[in-house]
Amino acid sequence: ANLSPLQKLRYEYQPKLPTVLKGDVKNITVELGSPTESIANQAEVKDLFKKTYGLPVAKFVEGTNENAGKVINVGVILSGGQAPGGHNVIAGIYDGVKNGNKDSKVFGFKGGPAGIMNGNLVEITPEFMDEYRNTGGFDMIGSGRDKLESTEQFEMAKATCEKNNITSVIIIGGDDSNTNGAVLAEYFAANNAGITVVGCPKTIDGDLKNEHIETSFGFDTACKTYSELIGNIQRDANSAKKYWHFIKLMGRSASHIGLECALQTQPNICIISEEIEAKAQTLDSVVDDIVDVVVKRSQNGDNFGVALIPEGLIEFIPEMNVLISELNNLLAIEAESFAKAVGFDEQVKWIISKTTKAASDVFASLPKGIQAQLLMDRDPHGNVQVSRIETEKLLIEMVDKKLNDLKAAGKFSGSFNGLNHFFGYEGRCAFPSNFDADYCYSLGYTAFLLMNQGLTGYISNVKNLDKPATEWVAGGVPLTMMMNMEQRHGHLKPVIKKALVELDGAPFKEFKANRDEWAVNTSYLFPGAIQYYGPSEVCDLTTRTLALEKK
Ligand code: FBP
Repeated sequence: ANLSPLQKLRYEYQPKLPTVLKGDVKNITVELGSPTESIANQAEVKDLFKKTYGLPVAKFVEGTNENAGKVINVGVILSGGQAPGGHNVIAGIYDGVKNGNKDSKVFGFKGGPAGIMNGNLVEITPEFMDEYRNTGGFDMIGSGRDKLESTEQFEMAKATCEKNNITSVIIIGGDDSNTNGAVLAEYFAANNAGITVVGCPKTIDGDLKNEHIETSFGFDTACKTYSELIGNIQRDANSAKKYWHFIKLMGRSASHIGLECALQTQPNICIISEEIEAKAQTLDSVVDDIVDVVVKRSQNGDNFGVALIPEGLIEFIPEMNVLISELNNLLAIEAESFAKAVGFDEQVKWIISKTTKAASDVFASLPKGIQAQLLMDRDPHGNVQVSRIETEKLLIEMVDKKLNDLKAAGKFSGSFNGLNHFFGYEGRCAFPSNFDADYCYSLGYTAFLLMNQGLTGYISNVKNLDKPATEWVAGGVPLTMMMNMEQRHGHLKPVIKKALVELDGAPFKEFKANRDEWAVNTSYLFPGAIQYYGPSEVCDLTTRTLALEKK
C-alpha cells in the first residue's frame, strides 16, 4: 500500500493507558460520587434536563464489573473541525468494546452528525480499524458541521439506531456538539429509547475545558505543529534580518493556541484577544502597540520580528464588534437598497451613510481590501465571516502606514517589510503526538466503560494529564454539570460554557511576565518537529498551558 515509513511505524505504536484501564474489563468497576449541579442557572438547567440533571461524577477503579460481558452496539460520530487523535478515540472505543465482548459491534456514522440522521454508516472491522491507528485526520469516517438539535432530527437518529440495533452513541466533538449530545441524551431518556449518549472532548482550539476537563484533544498536536513552523520562521527572520512576519493562528474565538505557541516559541509579539477586549482597546491602539515594538527593535538595528495574531481578534476589538453587528443587521434588513449601490465606491458610501458615526468612522479607517471582505464574504445566514478576514494583512498595512508617518516626522529611521502567514489547516490532521495518541485512546476506552455501565449524558474524562499516563485518572462528568444558560439567536439556551483565556490564569501570567523582554530582545525558542520516538523528555511533553495550569 501507499504508506510512508512513519505511518508504517506508527501502526505499531501501542498507546499508553492509565493503569486501572489496562486489566481485564471484568476487573474495572465504576465509583459514583454525590449528585452534581450545573455551573450556573441550576433551576433552569434542571427543568430542561429532567432525566439527566444532577448525575454523579463517575470514576473507574479496580473491582468486579458485573456488566463486563454485556453485548453493546455502538455508533460513533466525528463532529466539526478535524483534530489530531480522532482516530485513536475510535480505536480506544473499538478495543474496549471488543475486549468486553467479541460479539459487540462498533459502527461509524459517515460525514458527521448527518450520518446518524440519514442512516449512513459503516461497521468497523478489525482491518478497517488497523488502517487508521495513530494516524491524524478524520478521513476514516469523515466529519461534518451539521447540527443534531431538533426533535425531528433526534427522531431520525433514533430510527437509524433502532434499525441497526445500536444502543449507544458517542459524539466526538466540541462544546456545541457536546451540548447537543446532552440534549439528545435527555431526549432518548425521556422517551425511553433505550439508547445512551456519551461525548468526548475534541477541538484544536482548546476552549472545551473546565474544572474537570483538563484539555481537549488535538490542542497538543496542533500547537506543536504551529510552534515548529513559528520556530523555523523565527530562525529565518533572525538569519535574513529583513522581514517582519505576521502569523495568524487558528482557534476561532479563544486565543489559547496563540498563547500556547507564544510560550513554546517566545516571539516578539503575541496578541491575546481576551486582553484586548478587557482593556477595550481600539484597532488603532492595537496597531500602536505593534508599532512601538517595531520602532524599539529597529533602534537596536533589528528590522525584523515575528508577531502572532489570533484568528478571532477582530471580534474582540469592541469597535469592530459594533461595526460587524451593524453590518450584519443592515445588510440583512436593507439588502434591496444595498443591491442598488453599484460598484465598490458606491457601496462604501452607502455603508458610511447608513451606519452610526462610531461604526462608519471605523469602517472608513480600514484598508480597501478589508472593507471589501466585510461586504463580500458572508455566511449562509448573511453574517460577516470573521475568520475569513485577513487580520494579519490588515495589521501589516496599518503598521506600515503609521511607520511611514513616523518616518516622515523623523521618528523612525528603520525599515519595515511585513510578510503574512496563516497557520490553521496544517495543524489539524498531523499524526497525533504521543500525548494526543495516548490521551485519545484513553478517552475512547473510557467512553466504552461509561457505556458498559449504562451511563448516559456524560463526557469521557481523563485527568492528571501532567503526570505519566499510568497515573491518569479515568471517569465521566455529567454534561449538565458543565452547563449554563446563554443567549443564542435571541433565545436563552442551555450550553456548555466555552473557556476563553483567563487573564488571571497561570499561562497568561507567565506570558505577561516575559513578553516585554521577548519583544525587544531576540529570545526565540526553536521547538522543532514533534518527536514520536526517542527520549521521553521530548516525546511525552505536554503543552506549556497544561503544565502551568496544573502547577
Ligand atoms: P471545531 O471547533 O469544530 O473543533 O473547529 C475548530 C476550527 O479549526 C477553528 O479553529 C476554525 O475557526 C474552524 O474550525 C474552521 O472551520 P472550517 O473547517 O469549517 O473551515
